Amino acid sequence: MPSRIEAARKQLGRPLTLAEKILYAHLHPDQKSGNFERGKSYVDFAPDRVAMQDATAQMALLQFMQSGRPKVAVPSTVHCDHLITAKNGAKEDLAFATNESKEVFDFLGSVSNKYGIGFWKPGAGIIHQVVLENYAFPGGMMIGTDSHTVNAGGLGMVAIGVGGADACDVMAGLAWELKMPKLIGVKLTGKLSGWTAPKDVILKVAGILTVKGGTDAIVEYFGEGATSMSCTGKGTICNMGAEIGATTSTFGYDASMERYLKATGRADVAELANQIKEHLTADPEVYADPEKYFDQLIEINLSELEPHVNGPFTPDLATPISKLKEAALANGWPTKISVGLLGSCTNSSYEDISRAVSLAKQVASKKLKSKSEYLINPGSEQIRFTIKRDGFLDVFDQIGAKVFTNACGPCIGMWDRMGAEKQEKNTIIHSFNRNFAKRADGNPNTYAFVASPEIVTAMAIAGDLTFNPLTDYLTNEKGEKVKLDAPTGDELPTKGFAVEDAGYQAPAADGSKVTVNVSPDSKRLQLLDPFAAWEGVDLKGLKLLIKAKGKCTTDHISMAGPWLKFRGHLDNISNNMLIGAVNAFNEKTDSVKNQISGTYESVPKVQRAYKAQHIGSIVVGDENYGEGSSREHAAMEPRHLGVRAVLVKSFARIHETNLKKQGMLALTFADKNDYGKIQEDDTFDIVGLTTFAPGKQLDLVLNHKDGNKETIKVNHSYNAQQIEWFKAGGALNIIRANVKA
Ligand code: MIC
Ligand code: SF4
Repeated sequence: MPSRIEAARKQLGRPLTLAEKILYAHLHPDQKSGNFERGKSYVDFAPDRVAMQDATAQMALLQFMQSGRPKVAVPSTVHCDHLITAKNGAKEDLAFATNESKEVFDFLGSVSNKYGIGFWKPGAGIIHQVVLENYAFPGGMMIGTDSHTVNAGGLGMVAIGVGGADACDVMAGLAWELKMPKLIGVKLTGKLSGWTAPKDVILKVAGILTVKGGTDAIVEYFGEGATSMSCTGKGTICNMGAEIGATTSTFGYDASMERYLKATGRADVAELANQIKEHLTADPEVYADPEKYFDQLIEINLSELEPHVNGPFTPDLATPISKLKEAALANGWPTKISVGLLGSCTNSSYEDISRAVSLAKQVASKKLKSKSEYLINPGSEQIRFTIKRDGFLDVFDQIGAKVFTNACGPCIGMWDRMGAEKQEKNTIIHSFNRNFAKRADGNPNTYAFVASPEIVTAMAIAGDLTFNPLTDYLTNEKGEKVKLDAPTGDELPTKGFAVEDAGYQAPAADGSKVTVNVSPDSKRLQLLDPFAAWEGVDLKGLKLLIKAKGKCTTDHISMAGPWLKFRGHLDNISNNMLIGAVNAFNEKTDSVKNQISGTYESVPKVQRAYKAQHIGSIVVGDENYGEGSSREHAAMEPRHLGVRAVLVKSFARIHETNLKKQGMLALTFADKNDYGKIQEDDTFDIVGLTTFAPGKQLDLVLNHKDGNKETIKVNHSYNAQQIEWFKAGGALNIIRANVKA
């Protein structure tokens, strides 16, 4: 690492940020070094490891199985965390899920065993917590098939969320391509205290940068405020960097990381890191004069930072706690809080839980009664075991809390919430990262707010969104006015972490004899058929499938929750395609005009009708289309059902790459106003594909129903390699061809 960094410093002729050091130290051996243009140049990297969670691993591994390799080329792990429904509590729920998704877990377990992949069984914990506890290391680079892979930035990594096809490339020993990110610096001065937590830093940053402000950028945090924070707190901040669209976020190596590495059984890694300390943070000149080195700089004084509550329906609607009452009343948000939820990969560390416990304890000591329901998903078995030993679970039990499995649970809609189907208007508050409509419980009228574990707990005790724990009093059972003391907690367990069975299964040393079975009539798993190559001519006569209006996240394109069970079966999961997107012409979801019959039907149904007649189609969308998850199903479903192009005002990074990888056309309006020209009965021709080239616009002919024609310009960001993916019908077809050759 030191010599690679030295070489890069020479080449660029200036001091380097931490992000640059890690990026340049991980250039792929075949990548010629150079002064890459940030936000423009595509660069090939060689990540150190790959992580996959159960819901995305199925598709990643189905693709990997076709690469023809006997073993993965870099250390890789699979984590079973998304497929466990929270209902009755950890024990029952886990047993139910293990049975319900047996086929999928068996598949993932045997593929892992065969190809040398570490396997974390259901109940072992949430991917990003387990990665932070076991695999993340300062100065490393990893990719993961989940947008919150970025969590590992808390331990000084460059960790990036990708689609399964990207993971497949790296596991197959190929280079991984990324547009050289821009650099956003966040200088943290002062120190957190009282009610304010690391979560508030990112809630504030989300308010400043919005859901697309971090697109194509790495956010690097530094300053006294950064080093004074715990390692898991840094993880929280990096984790939610996904919500501003950032490629990733990171922090320089410091004493908090050393403490965390030692506490999690990795003193040897800390020792190695200490030896090259100065390379695991930016050069001193950078932090002394950040404006010079970052494309954008934000400064936050932690001593003045207030706790924030973000939401509803979007994670960037940031309200400081002192203004929440006003905002809630002005906007008509339901003020009674029905449920407080603690957990998710963002906020389920020992420190988070210990600080929440310090509040829960006050319920008894101050003779209060907790008003809202309170639910907890510990981040990992190691954390659950340790907090049980330390008596925290007993305290939660006293306030009537329910502890669910160490898994994603309600965060990804795996929450069998009683009464949600009645679609009543209600408010919940959680320590998760996303709060898109319907995400947690499927109810479009659930107003979900994101806050720190501390604020979530205090608000759940009060049961009221207008309550400000910093200033307001509660009335206890004796009619006295009492105030909650500010939370306190331990960064790491004083008695150390403990666990009996962490839930890990190592792969077979020789996997060649392991067989992987996929039943041909399975409803959950389906082997992939290659997509057809481009026909070599311009695409004509494409129908408009939907013109989506407003927010269209991957949750709108391929909903999670009840659909997670079909993540390994492309045809079945395609029945959820775009059912959450709002049709700009009638403002309805899942109701679009079938141009053949003239009737309004569900989106997948209309698309299947087009497919049956070999008619291609186009999806039109708004800003930041495909925001949120890394799930490549959002790109594979339209591909599978015969959509040819997605034309939007702007894309979220991972989704755009996923579309390209699957051989789709990902296009943007050259003039965003042209969005207004798209009419419901339009038929399109995409012209210029035979001379498709980097940086060259394509023409889109709009054939309106009244016989009028208009031609508009559309942009694309395909490089030469990506154009080959399009021509081959998908990147995997190229790998396949190479294996055969
Ligand atoms: C999410 O938080 O939305 C998920 C579920 O973890 C996704 C991955 C998926 O859709 O499986 C993500 O963030 O990438
Ligand atoms: Fe799981 Fe939620 Fe984290 Fe996604 S954001 S990995 S669903 S806990």
